[in-house]
Amino acid sequence: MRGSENVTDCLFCKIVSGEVPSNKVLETDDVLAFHDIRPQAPVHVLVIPKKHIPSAHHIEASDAAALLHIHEAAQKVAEELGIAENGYRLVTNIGFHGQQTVAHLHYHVLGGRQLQWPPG
Ligand code: D5M
Repeated sequence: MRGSENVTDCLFCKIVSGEVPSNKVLETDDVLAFHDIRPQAPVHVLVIPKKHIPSAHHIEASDAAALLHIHEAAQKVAEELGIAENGYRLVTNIGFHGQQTVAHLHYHVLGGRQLQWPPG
């Protein structure tokens, strides 16, 4: 699987370091959540590990704690932005066919409207 873009070229690593600005929602020692620049729903936040992991296909056992923190952050984002009660979607795209455009693991938190299924 492709997706091992150099860490120094990684857009989301630059967001983590502050080199590229972002509209942050939440930050912990190992997780960052920020508003997606091209929102697809009234609430569209990206939750990422600060560590560079190219995609969910590259997760290893040593990433277990970070993954739990990502889910905790997604829950907190959903609560704080008012979408938890009606439900929301937590989704991660993988690789070319999955339409992943940034090769740094990220989970989309989408909500605030009725979402459709199946995706295209
Ligand atoms: O999702 C990648 C997402 O990243 C896509 O929804 C746009 C978003 N994006 C791209 N650049 C930025 C910046 N600079 N800030 C915030 N959000 C951004 P994927 O699943 O890889 O297609």
